[in-house]
Amino acid sequence: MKLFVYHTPELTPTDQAPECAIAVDVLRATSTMATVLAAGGEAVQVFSDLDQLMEVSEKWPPLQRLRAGERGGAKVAGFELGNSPLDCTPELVQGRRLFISTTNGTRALKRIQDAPTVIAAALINRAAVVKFLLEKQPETVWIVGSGWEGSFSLEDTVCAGAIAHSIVQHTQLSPDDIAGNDEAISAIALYSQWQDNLLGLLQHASHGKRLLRLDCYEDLKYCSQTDILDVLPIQQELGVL
Ligand code: 3SL
Repeated sequence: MKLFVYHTPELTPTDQAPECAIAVDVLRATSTMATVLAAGGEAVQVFSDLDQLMEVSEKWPPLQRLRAGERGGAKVAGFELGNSPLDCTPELVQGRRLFISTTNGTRALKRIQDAPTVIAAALINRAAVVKFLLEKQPETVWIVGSGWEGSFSLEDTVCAGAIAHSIVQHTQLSPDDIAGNDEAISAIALYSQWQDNLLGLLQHASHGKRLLRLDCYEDLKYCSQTDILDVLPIQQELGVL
């Protein structure tokens, strides 16, 4: 198994495809998706376009759907939810499908949706993702950070490093053995440096700071935890996890 880390969807090669592609948006889209599925949500359906989300979700029974929309960190007017995982309680999401569109996270998932296996990962479900990779042993794995509007993000890279670091720990392999590119090595180094203070790292991140300005400290705290949800958001059909 070789892991290739890409800091943003734009940096993924257009002439190759991996056996398994993992989208990461720790703050907060993939953390929200994992939370919804762990809380009994029926599925998560991902859209980059808000109008398309409205059109498709309109055909779904109202009591069986939830619409989540985020732009620039804030909730989109007219949607039931923004993108806070803390709003996704079992009472609210149980048995319902989440139709979601966010600034960067859903774009990353869309970019990789044609891979044979597509997964959404965050720090909170890292162990479930690692377990899957160790069991299935895909030859090539892309871990794609969502970043922020095309730029690098600390929180997605540290999550890529957390996944890679855990694979190293569970096998006799070295970082050199599993890293497919230099970004994978640097992601492992970032995680090794910050593994005991992930909340601190998220507070250094530019999107972490943006969310703090929007009064979302509890979201940062929640999303900085590792391995708290045993859930694997895996694509069942195009755009549906
Ligand atoms: O960019 C995204 O996809 C979001 O996760 C951003 S936010 O954390 O909801 O602001």
